[in-house]
Amino acid sequence: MANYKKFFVLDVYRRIYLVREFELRAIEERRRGLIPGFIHSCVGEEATAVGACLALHQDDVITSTHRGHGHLLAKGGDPKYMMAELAARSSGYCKGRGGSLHIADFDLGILGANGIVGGGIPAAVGAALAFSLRKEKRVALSFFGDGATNQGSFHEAANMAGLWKLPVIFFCENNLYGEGTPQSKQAPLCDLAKRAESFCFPGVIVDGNDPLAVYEATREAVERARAGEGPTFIEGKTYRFRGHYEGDPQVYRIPGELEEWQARDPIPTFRQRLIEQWSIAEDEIKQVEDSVQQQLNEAVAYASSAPIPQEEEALEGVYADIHGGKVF
Ligand SMILES: Cc1ncc(C[n+]2csc(CCOP(=O)(O)OP(=O)(O)O)c2C)c(N)n1
Ligand SMILES: [Mg+2]
Repeated sequence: MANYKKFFVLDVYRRIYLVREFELRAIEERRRGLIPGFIHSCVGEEATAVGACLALHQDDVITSTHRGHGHLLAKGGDPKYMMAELAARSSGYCKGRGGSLHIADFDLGILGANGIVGGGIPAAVGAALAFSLRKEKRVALSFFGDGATNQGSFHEAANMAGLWKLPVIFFCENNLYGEGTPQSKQAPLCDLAKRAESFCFPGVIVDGNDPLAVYEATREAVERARAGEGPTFIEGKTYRFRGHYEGDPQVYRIPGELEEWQARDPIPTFRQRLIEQWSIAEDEIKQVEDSVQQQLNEAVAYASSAPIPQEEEALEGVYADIHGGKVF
């Protein structure tokens, strides 16, 4: 492990803490009625989102999933506009039209969260093809779950990316479940990184609860992609602590499994490392936590007072203006 500076690791902690607390706040605000619809939280999986996005530049792009809040925040998404979008308000990222599952911001390289399992993967390969044809040194990274690797969209996109050595990273967050189905009952292999071999690019396994391990693996993949050496598949082994969606009765969990993973919770584990490995004082960590809480208070206040879209605006922003529209 590289010798990281104190300000860097404190910033990594700020990012994973922000994702965790954003999720908890969104869950609370849904309970209180500010947020309509479903929430698929990424509590427990913060380190994959943050570690991977830290290795990207602003003009690199990501595609996300139904469990995407962490990816979007990690790529620079503003909690204010995220919270407003979740609350279906006009000043949200997608004018309140998309909600939790469909947040995008091309300026930040966020090509979109996605309600279709495996739907973001071909889109990322398409972006990588565009970079390659335009001879730009940019990279596309697609986040997806273990369940998505059983979709045709993954296999078709990975085949094309392997064949044409496109600058794309396939980042699989293996949280051991697709909805209520354990990974062992959805695929004939445990280590999904092995799937990369059939497309002739490297597949690496990383501790998905360690943001620095994820960062290092992704940085290597980014270097390969920028050097024209083609795709990498990264499998981050992790676990979701809450239900598939808020309200999921979670009858499928193996007894004791949740507790085992909670003992390796990325947030307190990394917090403890700050103290032991980098001698960071408790006070300094607390300051970071307080500033995140403040940011989230502002985000909730912003979303609560943001305007609700009016009926007559229903079709605004729905159809693309291909001439005046933005190109990522
Ligand atoms: C094409 C498609 N099939 C099924 C669904 C229903 N569905 C939503 S999430 C999900 C499980 C996805 O599992 P995984 O890819 O492992 O992601 P995770 O939820 O574990 O993050 C399913 C089957 C869907 N949204 N899209
Ligand atoms: Mg899964």
